[in-house]
Amino acid sequence: MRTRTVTTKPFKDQKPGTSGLRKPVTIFQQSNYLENFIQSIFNSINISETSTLIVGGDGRYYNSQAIQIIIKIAAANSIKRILVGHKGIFSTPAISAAIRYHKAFGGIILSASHNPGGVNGDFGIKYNTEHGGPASEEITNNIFNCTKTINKYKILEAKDINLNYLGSCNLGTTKVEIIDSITPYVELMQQLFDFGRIHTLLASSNFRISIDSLNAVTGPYARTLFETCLGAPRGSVQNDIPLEDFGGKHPDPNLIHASSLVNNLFGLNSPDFGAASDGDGDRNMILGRNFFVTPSDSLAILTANAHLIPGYKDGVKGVARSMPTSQAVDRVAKKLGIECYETPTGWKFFNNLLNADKITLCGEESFGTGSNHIREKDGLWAILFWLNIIAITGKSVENIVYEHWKQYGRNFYSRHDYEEIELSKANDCMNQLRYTVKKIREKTAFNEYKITHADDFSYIDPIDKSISKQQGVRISFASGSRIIFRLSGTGTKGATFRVYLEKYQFDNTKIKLNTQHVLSPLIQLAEEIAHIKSFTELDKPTIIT
Ligand code: VG1
Ligand code: CO
Repeated sequence: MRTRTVTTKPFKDQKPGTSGLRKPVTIFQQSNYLENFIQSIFNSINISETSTLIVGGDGRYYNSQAIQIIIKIAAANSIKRILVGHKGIFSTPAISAAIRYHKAFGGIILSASHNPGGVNGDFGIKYNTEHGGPASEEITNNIFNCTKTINKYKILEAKDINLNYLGSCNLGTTKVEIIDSITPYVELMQQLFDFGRIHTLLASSNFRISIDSLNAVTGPYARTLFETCLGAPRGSVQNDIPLEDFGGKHPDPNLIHASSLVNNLFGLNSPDFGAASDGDGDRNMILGRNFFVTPSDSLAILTANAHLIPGYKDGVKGVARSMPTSQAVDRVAKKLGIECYETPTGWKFFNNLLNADKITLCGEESFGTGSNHIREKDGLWAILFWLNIIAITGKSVENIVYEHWKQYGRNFYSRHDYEEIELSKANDCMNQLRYTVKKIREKTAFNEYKITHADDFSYIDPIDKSISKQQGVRISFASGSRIIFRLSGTGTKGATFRVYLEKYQFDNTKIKLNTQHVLSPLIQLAEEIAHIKSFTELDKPTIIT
């Protein structure tokens, strides 16, 4: 087998966003586009003699083609061992677990996560490092710098590898193994949760679940977990075959995109528990019968109940949430007497805290929750955590949440997204907000709201002291309310402007009110501060979660 060195030219747009490089499939299909990025990853790291790399993706269109290219470039770059998921399938959390288990130097995840797939959809690449988590900002910047100057890449001239059979083969001096990506992940879950108790719950006719994999990667994992291992009746897991275009749907587990699950849970004779996960399996949405759990509340409730779960029975060392995530978990941390860290948006910011053993659980408002078992958020893990709590307490989802609110108060919370707006207008809006926030800081109140804090969030990592600036404009009020503005770093069409709204309510007689109604004064205030309608040219948000 011959290694070919191919001359190439840099592409200017290979800067990764919140979570990897995401572009329309057609961009990735340009000659040398994928190759440049992969070679840039290898150029930016030291590859040792015994190096192992994990490769796999969420099964979206271009997954298999990209894997073949990556294997051949990796082999040409002297990587000794490459472990690829059977049929190219590997969920993001399962790759994180595999990197740690096999002591790999890293993993390449092919996914644009919750973005739609298919010929006209999106594709993406995430690079995770040896602890199993997304590469730090420093490494990501190094990769980006390499993409700006790259002039050649190396690729092995070899036939494609059949990904459909488990087994191994040699590509030059590289050993390629096609591995079962599901069993080790299921075994990891068995170490953390009480499968016996959950089995008793799911096998009983009194408790029905509905798990929607949205035609994405978690299908085979969820079927094995819930139906094969935990005794749920066949059909409890729906849309369980990963499709290249996710069946034309948006694989995003929220009230809008997982609408058939939502209709099922809010219908007549609905199941007791519903859940969905996203394209690459790291997000989760939790539903009870006629009941939606916000991801921010979910993090708080998991933290408050962690002692009930075998894997966390010794307690939670600390917790972390992304800055826009509601402060519900802060109240639990205070009661438990543990630290609560506030990080910028994106899982990579949790990794130093996890590696230093400062935190056990962490989460984001964007339907992401996880723990120190891996270094990614983990959709199925969150679902199992909830089922384990239900199996032990015997309470419904709704009652678990109400009891939590009664004890801690409720953080009414919502995110309003304005999608596909003009990039220049979105940037103008953020620039204006940065100016406004300085002015607001000089005031003590805005309308009748007393301001306690206003800034453009800048984060100093407590472990390595690295600084991440301009992470979102935030305004906090004396009542515990907050308004946060930031631009998405994962969209691929124009810009997405996000407004995060939060209001705290301790009065038990008011905790069942409608969220949008409770937040309406803050929604108005956000408009007054940011002039959203005029900048976005939209009358209302495109998505409310
Ligand atoms: C979004 C979410 C963020 C999440 C990121 C990746 O980023 O807000 O919380 O970490 O997606 O999730 P942004 O920059 O668009 O707000 V995933 O499931 O795409 O890996
Ligand atoms: Co995802």
